[in-house]
Amino acid sequence: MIPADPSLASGQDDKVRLITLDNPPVNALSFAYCAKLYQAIEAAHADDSVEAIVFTGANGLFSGGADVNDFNNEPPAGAITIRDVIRALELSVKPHIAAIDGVALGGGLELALACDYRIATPRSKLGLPEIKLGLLPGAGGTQRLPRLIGARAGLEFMLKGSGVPAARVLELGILDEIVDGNVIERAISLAKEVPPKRRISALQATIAPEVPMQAAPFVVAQAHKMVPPEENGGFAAHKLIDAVQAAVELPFAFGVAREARLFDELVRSEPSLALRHIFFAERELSKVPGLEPALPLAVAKAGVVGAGTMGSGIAITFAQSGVPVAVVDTNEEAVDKARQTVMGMFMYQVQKGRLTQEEAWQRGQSITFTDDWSELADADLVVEAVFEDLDVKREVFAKLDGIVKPAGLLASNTSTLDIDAMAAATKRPEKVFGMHFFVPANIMPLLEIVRGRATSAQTLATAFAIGKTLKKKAVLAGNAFGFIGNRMVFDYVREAFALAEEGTAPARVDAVLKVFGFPMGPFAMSDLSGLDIGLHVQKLQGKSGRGRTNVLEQLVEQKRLGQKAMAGFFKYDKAVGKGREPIADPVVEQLFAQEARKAGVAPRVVTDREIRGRLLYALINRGAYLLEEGVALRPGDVDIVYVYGYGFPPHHGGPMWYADEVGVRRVYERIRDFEATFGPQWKPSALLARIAERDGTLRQAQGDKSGEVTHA
Ligand code: T1G
Repeated sequence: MIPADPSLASGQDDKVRLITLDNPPVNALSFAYCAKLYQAIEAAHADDSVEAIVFTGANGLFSGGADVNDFNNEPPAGAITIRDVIRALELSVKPHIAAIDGVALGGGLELALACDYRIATPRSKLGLPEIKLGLLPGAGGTQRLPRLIGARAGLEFMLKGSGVPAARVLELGILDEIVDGNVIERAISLAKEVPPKRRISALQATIAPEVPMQAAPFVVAQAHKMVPPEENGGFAAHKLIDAVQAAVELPFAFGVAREARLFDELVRSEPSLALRHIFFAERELSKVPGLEPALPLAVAKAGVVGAGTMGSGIAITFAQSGVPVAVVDTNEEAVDKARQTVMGMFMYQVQKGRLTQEEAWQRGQSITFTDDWSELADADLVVEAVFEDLDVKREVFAKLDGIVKPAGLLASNTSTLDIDAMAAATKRPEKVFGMHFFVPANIMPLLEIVRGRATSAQTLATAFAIGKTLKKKAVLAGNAFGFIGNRMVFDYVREAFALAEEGTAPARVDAVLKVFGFPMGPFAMSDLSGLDIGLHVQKLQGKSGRGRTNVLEQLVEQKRLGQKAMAGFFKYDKAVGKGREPIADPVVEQLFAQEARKAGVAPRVVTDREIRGRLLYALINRGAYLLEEGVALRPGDVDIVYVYGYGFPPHHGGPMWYADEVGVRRVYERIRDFEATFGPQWKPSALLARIAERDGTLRQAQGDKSGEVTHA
């Protein structure tokens, strides 16, 4: 067996040198680490007793790729980068074998592609996720992958950007072998045969097996048409296509040079800076300043109270994450309906090939539907998803308190109501918190964890841990009305409504926000969530929620409840977009005009810039208030909420990152103008005013957590 060399965990077995990437936690190939790695590789190349080299990874993976932190600054003079490491492999006459276990991503996979052979364990996942960071593989990946598997397959692999299971990677031709046993031993036995060099760089990239090379220009043109516009989230994708085109048309060295130029353009680009901000902001979420360290409780069994849409979605979320769950409802009919809905959803996933029959059966078996509340007694965590009424929820918490084992945690899926009031209905307030899922709960990635006054550190640690198990972006929110996302959307919708009352058609408002990059505008979003829900929440908000007209009430009275009723702010037609495509409805525009006249609202001709400014700056201003009040911990947390919960375009980084892109001082001045024109609802947050005054940025301000969080 090869003794690990502490310098770089490398060792020697006969004529084979083993080099183990060991840079916890993810073997990131940082400049500093590449310098050490380069030395170890050059030493192996210079050592005549070494005839072949095997690379593997410690810490349960091969490598998570380049260190993304390194991109924020120019490489130090003389820095050794992944490109230098890979060039050393390329120039050596000795064969290199990559023995992969766990993930090999980005530069990690590019290192493996510079090897002559690649073998992996069945659990391994390989990917080039650079596109998710607004980048492209910048260490030869765009030139080697098309040469290995063809330009079309290579481009698909890089545009997809996710880790691909080893079995599929073997099919694609990137891996040479999948090893059930010890992948390092297998690699060493291969290396002992000193197999011939197999430089991918020496291959000629084709388009695809059945596509002639003459078709290259057509295929490239088609590819450019299939990705979003450069200005709307597609900047890196178009550059990636250019790089792959170079792989097909240019000699390797020229292609690598083209790739480097394209990478350097992307690494400085606003979309990439925004996407890298999202990457790190996601990983900050569970770091709560001042929270004493605590071990999370294991959640071996969950419970859900309420078998409605949300309850069923939450149950599916637990089941698909491997957590057995009991769904309880007093209404037997609702229980039966939920059972059918959930089983139907699993079968749909089987039809779509996302689940095998066996997996669907297992997931179905892990959910118990019952009207017997005693099924919850042994649950480690119970989430209530009953009607959005505080008295009803308090009754449920009181009942659960008497049924669920003393160590059990109790959470509410409320989207606006007071967690402290629910906790007060129990004898375990330290175990009560909010778990605000977003519809559909089993698909939407955002989860707001709402902290009550009494919520303990262990409860919060468990909340973040179960959030990770459920594959959610779990964001901590203070216990204030609407928490973070909904509190912001109230202001966003308020401005959309005001514009419609002033005579701007809902279709135009939505179109402007779609051009900015939202998947749908505020009116289509309201139709999707339901106008009846919107009206109910508006009533909960009291005066601050009302527009200047009663258009919303009238639409609800007319049963125009939104997409589910085939009519809301827009109309819907099953023949158009399967009944999900919003169609402008003059009836609604006339209703707005009529009610606005009655309410004495002066019509106003607005520019697209004003529409965009009023909706986006309403988000920014509210986000700044939430930071000031301590409802949100960091600007990055607010960005994650809005990108993952409300479709804010990630290439703009989220509302707070976008405010810095525009310039906080400019945003602040526009908000002051809006305040002068439209009234006190536009009063700027003090935090924004202070940052504007010093011409600073929100990303520097970690929020003023001075505010006592109240459920105002
Ligand atoms: N760079 C820097 N830090 C990283 C990192 C990376 N690539 N990957 C993870 N981390 C940190 C992360 O911030 C966290 O830090 C800790 O590691 C654990 O991460 C030249 C240009 C590898 C699947 O995009 O997908 O190569 O919070 O919580 O759930 O062409 O991390 O502990 O301080 O996510 O076990 C391309 C990104 C880079 C992969 C592990 N590579 N990482 O998941 O842990 S660009 C990626 C991941 C590149 C080349 C190009 C995941 C993971 P902290 P974690 P995890």
